[in-house]
Parts: sequence; C-alpha cells; structure tokens
Amino acid sequence: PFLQNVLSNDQFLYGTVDTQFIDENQELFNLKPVQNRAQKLLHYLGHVMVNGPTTPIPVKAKPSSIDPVIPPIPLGEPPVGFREVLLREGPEGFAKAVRAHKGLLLMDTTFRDAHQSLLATRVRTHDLKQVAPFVAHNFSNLFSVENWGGATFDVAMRFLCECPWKRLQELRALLPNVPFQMLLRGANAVGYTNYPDNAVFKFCEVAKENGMDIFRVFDSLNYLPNLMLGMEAAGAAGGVVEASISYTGDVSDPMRQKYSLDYYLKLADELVRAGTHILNVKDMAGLLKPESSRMLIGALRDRFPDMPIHVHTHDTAGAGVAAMLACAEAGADIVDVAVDSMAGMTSQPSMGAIVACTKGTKFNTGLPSNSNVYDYSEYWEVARGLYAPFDCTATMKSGNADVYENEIPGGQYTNLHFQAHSMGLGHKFKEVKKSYTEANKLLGDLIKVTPSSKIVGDLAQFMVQNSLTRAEVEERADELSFPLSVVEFLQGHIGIPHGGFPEPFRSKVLKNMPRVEGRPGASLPAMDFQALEKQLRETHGDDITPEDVMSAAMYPKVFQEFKEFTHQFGPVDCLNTRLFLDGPKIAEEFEVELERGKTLHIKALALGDLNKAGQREVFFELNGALRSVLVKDTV
Ligand code: 3PY
Ligand code: ZN
Repeated sequence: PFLQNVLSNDQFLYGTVDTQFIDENQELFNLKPVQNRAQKLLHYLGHVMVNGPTTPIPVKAKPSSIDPVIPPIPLGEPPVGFREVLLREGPEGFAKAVRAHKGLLLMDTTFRDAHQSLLATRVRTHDLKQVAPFVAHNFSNLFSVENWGGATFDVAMRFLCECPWKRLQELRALLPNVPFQMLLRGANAVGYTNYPDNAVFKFCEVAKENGMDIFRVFDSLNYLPNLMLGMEAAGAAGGVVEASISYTGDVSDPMRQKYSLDYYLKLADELVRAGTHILNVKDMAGLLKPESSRMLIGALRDRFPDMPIHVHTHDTAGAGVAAMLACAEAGADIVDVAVDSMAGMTSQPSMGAIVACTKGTKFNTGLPSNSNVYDYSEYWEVARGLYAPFDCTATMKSGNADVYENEIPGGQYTNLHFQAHSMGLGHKFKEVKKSYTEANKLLGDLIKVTPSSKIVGDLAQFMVQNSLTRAEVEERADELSFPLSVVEFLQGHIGIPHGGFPEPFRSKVLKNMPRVEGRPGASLPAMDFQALEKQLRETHGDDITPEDVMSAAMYPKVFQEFKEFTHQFGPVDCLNTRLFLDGPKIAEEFEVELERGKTLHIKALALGDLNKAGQREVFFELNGALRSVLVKDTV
C-alpha cells in the first residue's frame, strides 16, 4: 500500500520530486489508499465533455464565457465587525449591542436566499469563496451574512456535488469578522420533515462548531412547540437565537383577520418569553406593504422596547424597498437585502437602493460607500452569468403583485414558474397560481413556507392535473388519492396549524388512518449517531467526520450518492463553475487548485471516436504528461 500511495500521489506523479519528498509527505506512511484526485477530476471533465453536465439543467442556456472580476481586496486583516462583539460578549451582549446600535443594520442574503430564490440555489462554494474576502474587508458593518441552511444544505450535496460543511468552514476562514447566519427550519432542521429531537440538537451543535453564529429558527405552521425545539437546540449549541414569526395575510386588511395583528403579537410574546435573543419577522412571500409594516413592526417595537427586531422579505411584488424603509421607521433594527445584481423579483430588495435611500438619514446602514456596493454587484452580475442554466430570468421577466393574493413564497414562486414553463404551460401559470390559492383555502389558509408551502403546491398541482375545483375536492375528499405530503400533513406529521386542521376535509381524507398527537418530534425515536457512524465507516471507509454523520442523518440517500459521486469523480468543487457545468473546450488550458499549493495544470486535447463498447477516449495533458480517460457515451 505504501508504494501504491506514493505512485498515486499527485505531487509524486506530476510535481518535481526532490529528496525532501518523503519527509514532507509523512502521511504516505499511514498506508491509507491515497485517492488520485487528479485522475478522478479528469474522469469528471471527460464525462461532462462526452455526456454534458451531471446536474439537471432546467434552462437551455450555457454558462456565460466571461469570468467575474474579483474586486481588489486590501492587504492585511479585515476590520473588526459585529462578530467580535459576539465572541466577546456572547449572544445576550451581542443582542444588546445590536439594539443599541444607531442606524439601520443589514443582513446580506446574497450567499443564501438570493440565489435560492433566483438561481435554484445553485451558487457554488467556488464563487462564494472568491468574493468572501471582499465582503470581509468592505462590509464589516453588516449585521450578518446569511450563507447557510434553507435549501443550500441539500442542494450542495444533491446537485453541486460538494460538502455543505466544507463550504461553511472555508467561508469562515475567509470571512472571520462578520457574523454568519443560517436558516433553520425548526424541528425540520434543514430538511422537509420533522427529525428526532436529538438530530436537531446535534445538527446545531456541529453547525456552531463549524463557525455558524446566528440561527434564524422558524416553523412552517408557526407551531410553537416546534419553534421552541429549534430555539432550544440553537441556544444549547451556544448560537444566537433568532426566532421567526412567519408572516402571512395582511394585518392592515380588516377582511383578512385569521392572521391578525393580535395573532402575531401573541406569538411574539411566546417567543420572547422563550428567550429569543432577536425577534424575526419572516415575510417569505413578500407580503409586507408599507402600511402593514408600520402596523406590525410598530406594535412589536412598542411591546418589546429592548428586543432587536430583524425583518426578512422578498421583493416579488416590487414593494420591498418601500416596505423595508417603513419597517426601519417603525423601529426595526435590521432588514435583509441582497446585492443589487442578485436582488429584486423573488429575491430580497436591493442593497444598493437601501444604502442610498438611507444615506444621510438616521437609518444610515454604515456600509462605507456606494462604490463598494457597485463593485460587489458587478462581481455578482458577471458571476450570475455562469448560472444562466438555472436563472429564473430565462422565463420570468418581472415581479408580480399578484403575490399579495396567492402568497407564494419567493423560492417557490420561481420554482412553480419554471415548472409551468418547462411543461409548456407557461401561459397557464396564472391557473397554477389560482389553484395554489384554492388549495390553500382547502387546507384551512395556512402559513406557507417550507415545507407547508410544498404541501399547498402539491395539492395545487394535483388539482390542475386532475382538473378539480376546490368544491369538487371537498366533495370527493373521501375517494381521491391525494399526494402523500397532503395526507401526512393532515395526519399531523409537521405539527398543528393555527386554527386547527380543516374539517370535515381532514376526517374525510384520513378516515381511520393514524394521527400524530401533539409535537411530532416528541414521538420519534432518538437517532443513534454511533450506530450511524459505524455504518457509514463500514460503507465509506474511515475518513467519516462528525459533519458527514450529520449530513447522513439529514439526507441519508443524498449523502450516499454524494459519497459515491466523489469516490468516482473526486473534489469537483475545486473546478470553476464553467468547467463544472460545461467542461473545457478542446485546446483549453486551465488550472485547478486542489488545495493550497497543490495546483493541477490541465489542457483538454481531444475527444476520441465512439468505440464498439459505446465509449470515447478523452485526452488531456496533466502537468505536462499525457493522460486519457475512457467515458461511456450515454447521449
Ligand atoms: C427555506 O426554508 O429554505 C426558506 O427559504 C423558507 O423561506
Ligand atoms: Zn426568504
């Protein structure tokens, strides 16, 4: 095995080997098989050149051929930011400092929600890492950078073939001064259904150890027991707890009082009593108008004078900037923005607009100058071109104020739009949205955010596919085969909605099926992490980390496939995005940095003819030596 290790060591094979080689590579004596990462990457590139990208591409567009320009980054350490306060004072002291801060603070969602909403969550660690030091140096006054959680965890492994934990670790090293924020779906952690309690606790603990600071905790039904579980888990891990009130309806509309001002204030009372450090209003569909913002945030400010208030919205209707300015005037401490070129439509309101609109007022954001925002925006404008195959603007050309009626959350709005267009039903999007509204009413008018929004979406799709009206579904509820997510929701698998389950619809659908009583996690058996780790070691070898165990706990199948993929194709996260999605052109020369100081020089040489076995040989030059890989042509 030693010889094997040496012979498959990239540096030995391709680098200059001097007499220091053995001294500097003591790990070769560990006699673990050293993976030939270079050869695996060639295999991946060959595979993409022959068969196209491994990740599903929703839009017929190629990644742009222009590389983003990384704006200049000053030498030396980045300035001190709010993270220093957090590390020094702990979550309580941090919350006090935030509340005492003069001016409006911003959370930048560009690294998470913005691309979850506009680019199907496909932004890769590679492109985040390039601009992270710029953020550290120029935006040290941000309240936080939201860079993790939500859909990013699953998409990183499933579609980007990269480890979400490595993303967190690498960004932490590059951006040490600004607090990191993640979105935790309460008892659903970063998944779509309730996990056992110990899985949520362990998840937060490992996230905190890997550099996460602030945990925005929500529940898709605003179901308090689930919210509290998430809050406890984040708090026990030592994180800043930012409990969310997920907002739906319109507090300023006297006709829509299921989710009234009083409802939100009572929920806020509970969250504050449960010890949240920060109170979040999570307007996932972008329903806050200036008037409702004034009412809701104004009332929360009066009731909780010492509590930092943080507002999240989406700009789907186009009124996001106006609403966030109204929130600031009504007493919000922090609002969410995305950099201009990643803002607007179903994403967050524009950072540049809010920075400019508050300049010279008491809501100054503290970001040093607009020109930094322009540079940041330019980086993302060009980087966004690399994700053209996933960009919602391929079909969606504007925001739409109909969101005030259908209340579809930002990311889901984009997904449904994509789906309708890819099925050739673009002209029927209006009907899809109408069905969504009807499905929501059928289910009793829910708070709609992952995963309850998916349940409403599944029912809407079921109604469209089967040409069923709301009245017909109600009438025939006992004989229709509803989507599993709808049945499980009615069984109580994700908690209890405000106002209870819809009757007689629920009884008609469930008949004698079992129902979960109370908080679902309470009746789930604890996860055995030791057994899981043992099983993962048996399957994948000994280099299983505590982070891997959590990935497998959250997404067993996705993790398994991710491990198999990397075993075959190596660390594809090291490739730039164009290479990852589209492979190199013939004669293209490029570098791939495997790790610091370990760079591969690759040139794509030629694509061979199809052989009898249906394969093609793909030729490369790797650090000056000729290499080839044999790839099955599946096109
Ligand atoms: C998520 O759960 O991923 C969300 O972004 C909810 O708004
Ligand atoms: Zn959001």
